Amino acid sequence: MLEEIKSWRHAFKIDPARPLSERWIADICESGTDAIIVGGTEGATIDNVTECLAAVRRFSVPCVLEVTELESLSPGFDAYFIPVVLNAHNPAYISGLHQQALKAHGQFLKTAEVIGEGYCILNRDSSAARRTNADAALDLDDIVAFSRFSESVLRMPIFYLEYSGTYGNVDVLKKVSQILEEAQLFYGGGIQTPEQAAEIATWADTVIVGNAIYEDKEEALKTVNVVKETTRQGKLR
Ligand code: 1GP
Repeated sequence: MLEEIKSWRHAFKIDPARPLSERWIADICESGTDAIIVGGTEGATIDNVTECLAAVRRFSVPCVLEVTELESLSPGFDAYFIPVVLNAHNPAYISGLHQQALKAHGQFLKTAEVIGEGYCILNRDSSAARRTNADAALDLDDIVAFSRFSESVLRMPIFYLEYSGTYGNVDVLKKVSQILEEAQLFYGGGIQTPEQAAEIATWADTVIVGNAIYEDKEEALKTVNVVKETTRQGKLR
């Protein structure tokens, strides 16, 4: 699965606690995006997560669960992203909940389907930052050091710059993209327009679009082609 994920340029992240109509799910699944990530900071339950999975499964697009709630972990996804929040001051979000999740559900998870994300939360006003008590007031050197720690020490296959709810600092993105050698760079946060998506796609391996799908569906859908058409700069792989 990891090999396939490496080729992803664009993904939509849908929040299981925010229901979408069938027509809407069809539009995003058939948009040409590389994957649907089911994930949200609050309100993920076994019921709404399995409803999302069932709705997305009517289409051929891969569907991944980003595990944020112990009780919402359910079988049937193509992969499970496990966010390790590197700048969390609440240790439960670094390893505590993850260990509990694997204790409860490890038996049905195949190793190849479990994918770690070194997560760095950079919008201090986001619910993710509040929930994890993340130290989001980081300067460029701090963030670069986290990216190195994630890749070189933890050997995380993914490093995720998470600006959830706000458009991030492109200089930070560019710098981190030049630092990482092997890890796949995910960027998520505040992408509302195709122009923003193109700017991010220049430096990120994978562009994640979340809120925009609830706020301006047509603009959100346009991000797919723009990302696919943008050449990733700064790294030869
Ligand atoms: C959230 O990174 C994703 O986890 C996407 O962010 O919702 O701000 O697009 P937005």
